[in-house]
Amino acid sequence: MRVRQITHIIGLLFVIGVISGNAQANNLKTEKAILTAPPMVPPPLNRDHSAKVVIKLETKEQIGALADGVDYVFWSFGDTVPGSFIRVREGDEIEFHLSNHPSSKMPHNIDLHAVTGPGGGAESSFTAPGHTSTFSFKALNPGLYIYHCATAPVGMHIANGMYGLILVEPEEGLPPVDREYYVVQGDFYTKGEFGEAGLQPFDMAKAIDEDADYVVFNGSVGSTTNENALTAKVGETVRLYVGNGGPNLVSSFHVIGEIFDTVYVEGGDLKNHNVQTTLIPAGGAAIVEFKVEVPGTFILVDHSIFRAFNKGALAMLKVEGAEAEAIFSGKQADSVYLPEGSAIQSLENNHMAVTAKTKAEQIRFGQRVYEANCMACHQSNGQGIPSAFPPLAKSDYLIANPMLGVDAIIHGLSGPVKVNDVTYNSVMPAMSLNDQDIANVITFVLNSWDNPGGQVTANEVAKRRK
Ligand code: HEC
Ligand SMILES: [Cu+2]
Repeated sequence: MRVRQITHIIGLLFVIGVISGNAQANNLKTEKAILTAPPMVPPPLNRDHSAKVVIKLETKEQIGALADGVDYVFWSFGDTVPGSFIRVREGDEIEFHLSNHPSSKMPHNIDLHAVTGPGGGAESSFTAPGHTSTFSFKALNPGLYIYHCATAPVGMHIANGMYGLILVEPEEGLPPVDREYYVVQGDFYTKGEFGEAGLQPFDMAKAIDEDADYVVFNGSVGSTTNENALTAKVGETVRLYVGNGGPNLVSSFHVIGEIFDTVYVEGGDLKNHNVQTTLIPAGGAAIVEFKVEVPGTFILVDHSIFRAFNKGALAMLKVEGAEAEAIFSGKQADSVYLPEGSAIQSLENNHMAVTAKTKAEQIRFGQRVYEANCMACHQSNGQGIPSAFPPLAKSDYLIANPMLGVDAIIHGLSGPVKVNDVTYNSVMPAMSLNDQDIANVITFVLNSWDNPGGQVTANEVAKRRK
């Protein structure tokens, strides 16, 4: 190999290393690596000897879906995000060929965290569009490793999807399991906000601020849900190879409704057991194993939970098989729970037994009642909170009949309520306020935030109470 001949001239120590490497290489059988697209994993190697493994991987830039209706120009290894899963064995000598598709606009390279050597191979694999680079390395340390592009600007190449996993099996192999899957988390930064349709360009400023619009498993929102979910059968053992490409965020990886029997912490030798959530650093990985004992849909999440439900970090494992009611019963009963004789609880209040003589005084005292009792839910300007607490500012419900507001305070309010054409279906607790306080707070509301005015007296509240 030409590159090796050059290094022969450079230094004696290196020469010895390379010669011994070559001598060994001569005895090794050569094989071509099986590469798989996520969520699949190549089969176990089941070898008892080292081999020379030839890996051919291509970098490509192409448009794909980041979410329903949202397109993105992904940069990838092997056509997928994450890139192809690579599986080798401790002691293997890997001959790596990185090709950059002629249609690429950028040069790319690869830094494999499984490499012992400068840049993890980055300099040696720097490849212009339409070229192929070759370099070799020996897999000295077993474990699960991230690989990624390290061409400047590095963050941008990673943010565009240039990462994947390489497993270096220990010499003795990993214990057999029934299912193996490949899942990698990544964060994405787009000009538009989450879900904004169309082709979304990369947003460098958001990436620098670590203000992710998307946090996803396997390259897109919903990549591994519903009909694309991972699958298993009751009684099987499942091993997930989980990586985190970043570029920025650390993953709190969790499977809802499962406990990891074993976690290979950070993808290394250390095995932890009975783990709920494992941390996966950006540029890191973990192997998690668990047996599925009951059927159902198990949700993989980043337990930094807004990422799961608002940014896409959610995948599914569907387990089929017979119910195991001794382990999990499912819902056994749904009975009404009425600790105080009513589904509506009442809130104790701070009484302010003040008598107001004028409407202006009522408004003034009413404001205090509001701040102490209503503001936490209905907000400081009566604007409410969408889909949780209806507004009291310009509420057509209240304005049409202020006595309904009195009722809500005395009895609480639950079930569908329509305010300004929006239906709320929640629960407002009953408040134990005296008649004067109720009259004051409703009067305050009626005369605040551009509401049309009006007045409710303590007498009217007393009558209403009856
Ligand atoms: C714990 C939260 C909470 C507090 C505290 C609370 N409310 Fe409500 N309120 C609600 C919810 C929720 C609804 C809607 C109930 C439903 O969906 O059936 C509501 C409905 C209302 C409505 C009818 C709908 C509308 O927007 O006009 C009025 C009037 C009202 N509240 C006034 C008050 C006043 C006055 C106070 C203080 C004395 C108060 N609320 C305290 C949660 C709260
Ligand atoms: Cu790149």
